[in-house]
Amino acid sequence: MKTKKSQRLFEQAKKIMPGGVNSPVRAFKGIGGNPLFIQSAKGASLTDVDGNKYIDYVGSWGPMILGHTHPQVLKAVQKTLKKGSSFGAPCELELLLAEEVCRAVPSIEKVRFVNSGTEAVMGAIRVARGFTGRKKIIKFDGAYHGHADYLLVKAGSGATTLGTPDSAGVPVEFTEQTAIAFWNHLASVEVLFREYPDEIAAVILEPVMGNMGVIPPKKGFLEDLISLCHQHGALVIFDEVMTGFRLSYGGAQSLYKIKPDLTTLGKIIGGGFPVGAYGGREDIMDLVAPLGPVYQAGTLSGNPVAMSAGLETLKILRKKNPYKLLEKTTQKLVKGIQQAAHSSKRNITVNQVGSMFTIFFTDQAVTNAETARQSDTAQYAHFFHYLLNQGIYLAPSQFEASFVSMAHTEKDIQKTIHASRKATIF
Ligand code: KE4
Repeated sequence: MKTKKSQRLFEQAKKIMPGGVNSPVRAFKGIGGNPLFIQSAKGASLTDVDGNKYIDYVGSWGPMILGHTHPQVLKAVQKTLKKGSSFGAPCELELLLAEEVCRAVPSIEKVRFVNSGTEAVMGAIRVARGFTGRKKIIKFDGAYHGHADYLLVKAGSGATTLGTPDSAGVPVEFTEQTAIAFWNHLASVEVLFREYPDEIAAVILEPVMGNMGVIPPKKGFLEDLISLCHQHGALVIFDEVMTGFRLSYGGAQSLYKIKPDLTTLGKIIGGGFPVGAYGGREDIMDLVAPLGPVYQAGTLSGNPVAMSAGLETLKILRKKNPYKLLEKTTQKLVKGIQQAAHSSKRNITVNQVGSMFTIFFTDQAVTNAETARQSDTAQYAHFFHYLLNQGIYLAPSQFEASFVSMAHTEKDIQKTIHASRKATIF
């Protein structure tokens, strides 16, 4: 692939934007090389500024489940835009999207829109602390919930030591109320409830981990976790920014038939525009200003253009209900890649839930962050770049999810499997 223009733009970008990007994972640090500057996208295809085309399995990190530039979404956005882009006042589109979300996700009785997944998580944690009057939160090692200071935390030395900052600029005082548990290991949560009785406001989790690569919950883990939290008076926050409307129309919680107290959403509900949301039990959400004492606000929250993109996207998902087909297509892709690796005696573990998948270069099961970290990231990087040169764009990091959209065709899947056969011979 000739990528001269991408490289030129990247050199210029690095002079005036830190790392040349507006979000770190885009910089290809996890797999080496220079990021591509994308000129346009359509369906399951990306075109870079040098005119190279790629089958896109990143989908803007999840939002583009319909595929890029879906005509109905475009039409809805153009129609809304003609009436104005932002009012800073209530508009009917907010109400319509709120009704769509509350209808889709049974545990959400009331919802508040914000502009990103990070803001949604901040709102959910603040209202959980306001509702319980408690300070501490528990998150899981390897989970990512956006970049709020108190969530940029790495596990302390002991099982009950509180988190330490995982980023410069985060004072240790800001992470002292955050404890770390380990995915699929209920005892690591129990020990924290024993160590900090009546202090834990909430446990926040990705019900299917996507930010260490895809790592599903073990059977019964989510149910046991919810009952453990409720035994100790703590709330359960499902961070479904990635899994919401991705794994089923009601997200992971509907797929697993369980109910958290609060849910955060993002990505798909914006249809490619900046939208996040948090919502849940009415008795909790009624604490949010202006109704209650928990303050949270945003200039562009509920922006009509973003609402129209999200609303049209969810309507299409509700009508088409593509989830079984998305899962089947992804299973075919995963099976083909596994057979390719097997025939070249390459050890890989592929975790897949619905249309989310990750190819781990390891021969062991990946059931938590620790086993994920034992993957051979150099092999993943080689695999990534081989496929990229064949016009296939996977997640540029071993520790991210890749996604199949409604726009991926049988031809795309077969081309990816074929390329994987060659990519795993190295
Ligand atoms: P944003 O603030 O990036 O909209 O959402 C943060 C967030 C919260 N919760 C979950 C489960 C998430 O996956 C995310 C963001 N996901 C990353 C990809 N792993 C977004 C990509 C990026 O950081 O550029």
